[in-house]
Amino acid sequence: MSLNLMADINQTFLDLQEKISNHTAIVGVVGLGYVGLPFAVEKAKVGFTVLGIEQNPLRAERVNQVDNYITDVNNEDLKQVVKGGKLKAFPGFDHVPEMDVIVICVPTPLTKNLTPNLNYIENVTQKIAHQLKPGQLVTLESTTYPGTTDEVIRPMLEQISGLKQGEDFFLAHSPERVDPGNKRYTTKNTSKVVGASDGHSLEIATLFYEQTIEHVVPVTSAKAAELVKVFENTFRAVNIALVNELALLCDRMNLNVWEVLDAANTKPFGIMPFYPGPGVGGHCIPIDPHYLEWKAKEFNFETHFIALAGEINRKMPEFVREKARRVLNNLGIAPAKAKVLVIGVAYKKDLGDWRESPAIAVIDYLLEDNVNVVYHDPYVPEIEAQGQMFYSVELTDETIAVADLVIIATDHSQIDYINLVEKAKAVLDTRGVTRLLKCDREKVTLL
Ligand code: SAJ
Repeated sequence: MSLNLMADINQTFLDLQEKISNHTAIVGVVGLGYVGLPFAVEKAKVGFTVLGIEQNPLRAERVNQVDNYITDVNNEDLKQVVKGGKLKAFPGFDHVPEMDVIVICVPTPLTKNLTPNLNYIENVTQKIAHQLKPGQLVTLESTTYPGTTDEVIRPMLEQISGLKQGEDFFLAHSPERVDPGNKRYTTKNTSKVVGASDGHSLEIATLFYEQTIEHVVPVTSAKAAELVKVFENTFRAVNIALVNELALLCDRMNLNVWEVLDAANTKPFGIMPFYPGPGVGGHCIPIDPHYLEWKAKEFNFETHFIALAGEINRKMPEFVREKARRVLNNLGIAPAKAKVLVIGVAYKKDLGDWRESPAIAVIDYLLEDNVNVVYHDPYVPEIEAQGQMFYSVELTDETIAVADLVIIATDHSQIDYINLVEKAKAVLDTRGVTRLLKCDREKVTLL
């Protein structure tokens, strides 16, 4: 490499380093969802000017009007950065040339065949590539298979822009680690892994993340960083499947899986609490491990744990249907004659996200059995199931008492479960939330 070129690289690198260190860098965040918006606010709070790119124009406008739609974002923080001119959202990519750092936080869903769907990533990468400038840092936060950054994003950026990674622009992967609804661990105090396939990119990306995150963990490649995140979610999917399988076995053995798990978790070391449930929802745990499963096949490698975990976790909504049928049968009520009240439709407690929620799968099964279903969820005013719209009913003693069976599908903290059991004819508790309460145990069937 010629000395001039080396000098140019150094100057490009030094200029960006300076702007990141003194927070004068302009930061672009592509995708203002549950990952992107909290990230954008954190960067704006320390003085960076943040330009959000949000494909949904209504969401972009809501950001600019300080109409917060992400529960993990503090309304006052959002107001402060927007009114202070530090955060502005746009529906398009026109401002990419002004940006020094571009952070990609778009969804990575699955196709119907459980294979990776990189459409969002490819679409935004193409738009960025057409306007990429020397001296810019691009980082990918979306959870994806090892190789996406180096084998999909890098070639698109280099071929379309004619620029070279590590010399003209910098590229890294830093997987998001947002636990939606977690009040203790936020974007700021959750350690963050950063990986890149060249030294300059790794150094500059690490510096960037260190500006707002207390502990940054560099790894030697983008692939390693991608694999770290997919492993984290595979770890959860497999352990959740393990306790779900235990629940299925305990049902056969007529044992109480909650008693077994609560006792096992008294061991002070070598175990970690996971609990059975109606299935696994959200846009991470049921999805991300299959990105690794798909990539592993390229190496002629079968990731059996991932496949089996997915199979067991997807079986749980049908198991709830079967248990509900048994309870109704014991009451002498045919499903087609039954009134069922489902408590909670969000994919996990104390939030309103019902995407991929197992509770929706349970409701679908109940509707297939011609059950008369209503639901109550304080966080979710309406849902669609089997092509029908359903609206959350008010939770009153009457709506509880009129049901032949109450199914607890999501264990929101604010529900009065003691009163629920007292007023109900029968309860199917798929979350074990009533197991330690002083209530009429005769009425309650645990998963
Ligand atoms: N679930 C169980 N049993 C359990 C734990 C969870 O049935 O013992 C169910 C939940 O009800 C939910 C699903 O699994 O339907 C996923 O729950 P989750 O909390 O594991 O997943 P997310 O998607 O809300 O958040 C996770 C993060 N969670 C934690 O680390 C606790 C983490 O895996 C990722 O940082 C994040 O997804 C992400 O974005 O990848």
